[in-house]
Parts: sequence; C-alpha cells; structure tokens
Amino acid sequence: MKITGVEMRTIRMPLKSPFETSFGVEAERVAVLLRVLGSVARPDRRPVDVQGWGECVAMEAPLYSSEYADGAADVLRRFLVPRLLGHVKDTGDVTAEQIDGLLAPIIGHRMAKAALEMAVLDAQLRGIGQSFAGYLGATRQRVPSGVSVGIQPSVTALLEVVGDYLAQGYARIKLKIKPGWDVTPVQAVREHFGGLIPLQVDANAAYTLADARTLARLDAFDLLLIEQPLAEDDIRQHAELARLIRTPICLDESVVSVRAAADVIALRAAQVINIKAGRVGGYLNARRIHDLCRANGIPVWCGGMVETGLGRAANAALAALPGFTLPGDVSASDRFYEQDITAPFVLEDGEIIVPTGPGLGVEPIMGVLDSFTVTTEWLEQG
Ligand code: NPG
Repeated sequence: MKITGVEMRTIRMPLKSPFETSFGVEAERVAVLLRVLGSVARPDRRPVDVQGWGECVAMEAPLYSSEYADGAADVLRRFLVPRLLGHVKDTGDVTAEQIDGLLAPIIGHRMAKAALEMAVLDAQLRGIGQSFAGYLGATRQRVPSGVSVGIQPSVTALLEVVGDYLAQGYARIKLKIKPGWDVTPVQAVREHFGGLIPLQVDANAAYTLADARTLARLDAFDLLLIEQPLAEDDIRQHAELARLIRTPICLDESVVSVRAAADVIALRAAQVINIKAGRVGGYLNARRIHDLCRANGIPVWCGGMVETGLGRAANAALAALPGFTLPGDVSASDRFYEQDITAPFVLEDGEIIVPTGPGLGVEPIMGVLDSFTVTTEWLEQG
C-alpha cells in the first residue's frame, strides 16, 4: 500500500474497577492508537483509499515490560514511522509483511512496532476485503473466553468476583498471584467452586527460584498452569523450577520473540506458551510462534493486555488459529470497560465471536474515541 501519513493518539479509558497485579494497580487504560491513511491498488490496479488501525499495548508505566505508552509514542514519532514513510517514498509502497524487517535496525520497542504493523495490516486487508482471521489462518468462528481476575482485597471479595465471572459463563479463570497472595486464595477458590472449573494462576514474574517450595504447594490444586513465576530473563531458572513442581509452567514475559520461544522449548523451560502479539513485535511474529509451538507439540493461548475493541478484535482472530488449544484472555469488553471505543465484544455461551469483516472487522465509534483522546498528532513524510 501507499501511505499518506499516520495519525497517532493517546487515549485514556477508565476501567470499571481497578485491576491489581503483582506489579501494580491500574484504574485507567492509557494506550497509543495509530490510524494509517493511504491507498491500496485493487486487482484492476485502481487505487482505493484505505485506513487501518493499530493499538499499542504498552502501559502507562514500564512495570510489565520496559515499554511504556509515552516511550512508544516517542519511538514511533522519531524512528519507526519515519522509517516506514521513508521506505514508501523510496520504493512507492509497503506491505505489512515487510515491516518487521524494515524496523529491525531499531532495537527492541516491540509493542510500538507491533502497533504500526497492525495498522498497516488492517489497511492492507481492508483494501483487499480479507479479514484478520482469514489472513492469519483461523480455523474457528468462535473462541472460548477466559477471564483474568486481579488481586482482591480479601478472599471473600475474590470468591464473589470469581462467582460472578463463572455465572457469566467464562470458560476459564486466571487468578493473579504474588508472594503473600497465592496458596490461600487458590485453595479457597478450589474449595468453594470445586475441582472442575478450569483454573490457572499468573505471577507476572513476582517470585524467585528460592520460592520453589511455596510454588510446589500449588500442585495440590490441579491448576492448568502457572504463568511466568520468575523474572523475564530467568529462562534457565524456569527450566529448573519445572523440575521442582508438577504444575505446568507457562511463559509470557520471557517469550519476546520467535528466538526466545525456540530457546524456551529447547531448554524445556515451559510446557505451555502465552502469545501476545504486542510482546513479540506483531501478529506476524505471533503467528510464527504459534507455528513453531504447534510443530513442537507446545499448546499456546492468546494473552490479553486490557485492549480496546481494536486489539480485542485482532486477538480474537489470532486465538482462532488451530494451535490455540487453551482458552485465552480474550474476555468480553465489559470485563474492563463500561464503554468501549468499538461495538462491544460480548460473551455467548462462554465464547467470543471472531470478526469476519475486512481487516479487524470492527470500527472505532469516532465520538467515543474522541471523548477518550488526550492528544492527537499527524505524522507524515518530512
Ligand atoms: O484480559 O486483557 C486481559 C488482561 C489479561 O491479566 C491480563 N493481562 O500479565 O497478562 C498479564 C496482564 C497484563 C495486563 C499485562 C495489562 C500487561 C498489561
């Protein structure tokens, strides 16, 4: 496609209730959104104007990973968008498939890169009338929906929240844990709701190998998995931990690339992998990791980063690929938001419907988007 320019916004969306993890409490989702404007040549070579949307999952503060929203906006503004526009100026056009290579000289900043690739892919697919799901190779029309439950002020509050999500039909419960909030809440949920509910926990890197004994106590609760118990760069130590506990280990933060995924598999550091497109530099790398895991018999599931309806649409498409054999964190929009910027995703029998329209298959409602927008800038070839 040819690109005229990129609109970059920062939005602030209030969450229905504060979301607490081992790394902090969020009351608001701050996100950078991109709108790429340009044109695509139809098969008869007639150009048609298109736009595409990208969502950057970096949070306001660098607590989950080193990226953060203002940093992502800065690297997009100063380095990533200018490289993309420079390429279009030199060669006449660009495809989403070229973006990873084009941006490779810029080190890191995968969430920012992923947002730009997502926007170009959305525009490209809208231009040819293909859906994200069709393009990525989805094999299902609906995906089972799991929900991530933040750390609660008390076990009583936790049981109430979990009971409410189960009543809504969520297909799997994930409890956020941290040192001091692990064995007791997990045991309480198991005792209260029984052994049949699909249950897993997420530590967001809050433990060290010295905590192996505490983590082994979770073996009694028949969890689907424990996600990212140790630090992002503790891949070898996760392999050690895997020998000390029975609960399958799933890695999230550690899997930042296809290469990292290959190392995790080779070292047997995880039996399951969480795939988040933002964390790995885009939906194309996410698909590559899916393919790698599938070839190696490693089950994967789609992680969530409290996305708006735009990122949620892309995640639903990704989660519909055949190797995604565990329910992902692709919950209904009302899990986090009173008002989403797109038509809301809703739960139907514990599942989310994968959009089928061109590109993401969803549109921002511009009045709503504008009401959450705090800054807008237009980036074009200088
Ligand atoms: O359903 O979108 C969702 C949230 C799932 O818990 C969730 N995400 O560590 O995976 C995580 C966590 C997260 C949220 C991480 C926001 C970073 C930012």
